[in-house]
Amino acid sequence: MNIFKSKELFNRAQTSIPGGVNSPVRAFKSVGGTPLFMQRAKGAYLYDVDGNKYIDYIASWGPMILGHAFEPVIEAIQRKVLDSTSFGAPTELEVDMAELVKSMVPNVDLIRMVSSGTEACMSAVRLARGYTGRNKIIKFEGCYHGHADSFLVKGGSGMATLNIQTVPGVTVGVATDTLTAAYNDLEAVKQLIAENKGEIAAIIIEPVAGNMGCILPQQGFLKGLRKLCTEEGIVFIFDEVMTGFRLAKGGAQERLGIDADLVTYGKVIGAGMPVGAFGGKLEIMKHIAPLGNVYQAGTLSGNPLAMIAGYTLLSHLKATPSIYTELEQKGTYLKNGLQKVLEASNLPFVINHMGSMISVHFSAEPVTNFASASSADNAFFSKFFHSMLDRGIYLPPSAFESWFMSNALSKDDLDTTIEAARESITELGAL
Ligand code: KE4
Repeated sequence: MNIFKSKELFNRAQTSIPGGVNSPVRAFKSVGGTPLFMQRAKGAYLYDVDGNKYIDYIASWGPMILGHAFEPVIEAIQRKVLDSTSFGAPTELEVDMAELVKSMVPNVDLIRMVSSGTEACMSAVRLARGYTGRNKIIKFEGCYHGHADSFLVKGGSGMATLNIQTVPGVTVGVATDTLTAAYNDLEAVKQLIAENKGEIAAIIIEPVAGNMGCILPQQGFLKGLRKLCTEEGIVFIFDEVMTGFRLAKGGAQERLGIDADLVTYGKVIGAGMPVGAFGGKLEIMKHIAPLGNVYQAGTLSGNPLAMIAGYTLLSHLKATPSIYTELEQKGTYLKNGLQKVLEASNLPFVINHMGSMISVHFSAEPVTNFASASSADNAFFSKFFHSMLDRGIYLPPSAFESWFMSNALSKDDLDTTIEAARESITELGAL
């Protein structure tokens, strides 16, 4: 495959952008090789600057749930931009957006728009601390909630990919207030609570983890956390930046039937434009400025272009429940196809999957937490990644990322992907 222009651009980019990318996960660091520079995308397909076409399983890391350049979103942005790109004043559209989100997800009385998932999670944690008057939080190893200081302790996503487990610049004080437990280990959380009685403001979790590959909550885990938070007055925060509006119209809260106290959104909510949000019960949200004294702000929060993009996409998702049925069917079809191919190989593997989130781990053991995700044969994953890329299948460039399916994927695309997997493991000598 000719990637001459990407190579040229990557060399040039490194002279003015740290590592040549504006977000580390894009750098292909763990899989090796040159990151591909994209020219355009439409539906399920990406086209790089050398004219190569790919079936896309990143979907911009989640937002493109209906595929790239979804017509209604594009047209809505084109119309809205003529009225200016930002006012710094309230608009009717922000009210419409807040009401639409409230009509789709459970347990949200008030919601505040921000400009990224990081901002949403950072603000939710600050609110939980302000509301409880407590300092500590519990997060889970391998979960990633954005790059706010409190979260850069045993994080997933790019931190796992680059094997950065403690981040220079995060002070000891901040890190000390972040306690960690293994995902799916309820006993470890009980232990932390016992050792820090009355000091824990929040437990923040990805209800279905996507930043160490896709990892599902085991039976009783989330319910157990819910019970502990209720008993101990701890704010239960669902980080639904990935799962929100993807696993169901109402996200993981709806699909898994667990009530969070606060919930954060990103990705799909903005349809690829910079939007994050945090929301929850009035009892807690009423502490956010200007209602209360937990200060949080943003020049571009509720930006009209971002709002019209998210509002248009969410409205479509709400009006067309069959999208979720189709995503479910496509996810299951892909999972079964890959399962069949890999079962015929001599490779140890597990496939973790829920709805349109899926990941393949070359592991003989179940992958249920960061340790088991880390002990998989991730070197082989890197070879598999490149072999698939050579066949026009663009997977996330890390074993520590979930694949994201869009509803633009056709059955042919899925069959092409499954066949590419068969050819790849044959080429790699495993079939
Ligand atoms: P952003 O600040 O990147 O919009 O969102 C942070 C975030 C929060 N919570 C969860 C569950 C997330 O997955 C993310 C961001 N996800 C990564 C991909 N694993 C974004 C990609 C990147 O860092 O470039």
